[in-house]
Amino acid sequence: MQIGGKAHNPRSGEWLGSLNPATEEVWAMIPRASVEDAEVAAAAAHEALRGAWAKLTPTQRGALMFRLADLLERDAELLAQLDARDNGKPISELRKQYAYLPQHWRYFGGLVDKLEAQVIPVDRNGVFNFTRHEPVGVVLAITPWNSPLVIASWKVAPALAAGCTTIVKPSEHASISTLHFAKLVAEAGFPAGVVNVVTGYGHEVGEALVAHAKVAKVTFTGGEAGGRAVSTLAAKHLKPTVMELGGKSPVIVFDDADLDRAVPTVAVGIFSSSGQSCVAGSRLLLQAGIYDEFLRRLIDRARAIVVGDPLSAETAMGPITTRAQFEMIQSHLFDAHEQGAICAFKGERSSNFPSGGLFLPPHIFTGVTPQMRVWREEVFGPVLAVMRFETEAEAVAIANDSPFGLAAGLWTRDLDRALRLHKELQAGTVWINSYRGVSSMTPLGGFKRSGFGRENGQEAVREFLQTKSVWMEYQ
Ligand code: TXE
Repeated sequence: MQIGGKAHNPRSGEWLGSLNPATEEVWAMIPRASVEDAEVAAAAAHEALRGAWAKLTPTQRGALMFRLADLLERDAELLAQLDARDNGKPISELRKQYAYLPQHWRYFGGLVDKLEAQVIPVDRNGVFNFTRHEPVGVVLAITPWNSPLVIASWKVAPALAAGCTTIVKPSEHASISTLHFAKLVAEAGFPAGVVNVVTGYGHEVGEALVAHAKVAKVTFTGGEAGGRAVSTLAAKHLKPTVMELGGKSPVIVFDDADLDRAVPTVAVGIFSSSGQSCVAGSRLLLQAGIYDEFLRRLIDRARAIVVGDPLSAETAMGPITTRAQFEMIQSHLFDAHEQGAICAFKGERSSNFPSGGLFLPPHIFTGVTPQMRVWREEVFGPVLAVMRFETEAEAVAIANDSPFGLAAGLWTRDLDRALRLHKELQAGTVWINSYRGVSSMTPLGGFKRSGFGRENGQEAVREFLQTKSVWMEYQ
């Protein structure tokens, strides 16, 4: 681990095996941090907050973030290779993610010295009032396994831009790229303690950090159960949180949609990362007029997906990252059949599909009703549920009938309809005639049970600032 600018072994002396999901073999060991390590990390982050990090000017802090961006660019291929082994995401997708990541750091590095405050003409004579934006303090970033370093960067870059110091607790299932990132932070020359990386279990070191008095705010991405545990514990300590908890995002395709664009985008929206994506478009609503043609073309598209070795450039879908997730998806498939859904398509092993590993091909279910589990719950796997609709009002009602609200997709050539409907859809992101676009520059986050707070964009920096109002009286 990296704590206080130094390599740090777990005080317990215990290590955990990290599995390569394509083989289910241990390919790396990660430290199993305990309460004692949490203590050291919190102290290091707290010391840097008022010390070395605060002494740098905003421009100097931004320059360090630019330097880190350069190092991420230099090591992009290595990071892609690490994640492909650690979480099984296809190398083609990882290369794109890591090609973009330096830009993310440059975006937030560029914001550091542009956080202007206000002078407020309060309604009193002889008063000069102004605001200051100050860092909230030490930020704990708890991250999942599906895009470990990208999601860590969504949290750490805006927190650093705000002047906070950070502790990252990556998923025990995919910590390796974040551990490499910690080395790059040191190489970039960040003062000790500004970014600390602590690995291990959520219920051990994770909870110790959430509860720690020196941690001021927690930003979490993960599942609902983990999110609930973290926000409950944080609430007990009156600590604010940002929560990104996944979704069950609807994609609505109207009869007038451009199917040449919609079909491949819908397929990517659900099947990339083997469906292990918070914004996966997992509920497809097709208008009656295009239902049959769309489904036929989508199945052709899904049939062409190469499921296999994540390190092969042709692979579009790698394995499921964890055995627990693999079994969870199997239980969804079982229930979908039990509850009467029709499996309209099930993919097959591709030629480079290895024999072992946690591989699951794409599935498309029709004959789905709104009560079915496959329609209501997040599967977090390559499973698409499809429903037919007739009218616009019906589509919106079905789309919004979900406890989640992370994202939604809308396919239509009717501009009036697009302008009408984007307001109706209860989701933090609405993609019109597109899907899955994410940028450092625009906010991402959930409505309803998909979470609260925002990542990315200038809003992400505001999550880590607190406003001070300063009054001066003069005569
Ligand atoms: O995530 P967890 P899991 C969903 C997906 C999946 C489910 C569970 O539906 O089936 O989550 O996946 C840390 N105190 N998503 O179990 O447990 C944990 O160590 C402190 C959606 O892998 O939520 C890890 O670092 N920390 C998602 C992080 O939380 C705790 C991405 C996430 O792990 C903790 C991944 C605790 N009590 C899965 N419990 C998305 N939103 O994109 C867990 N952690």
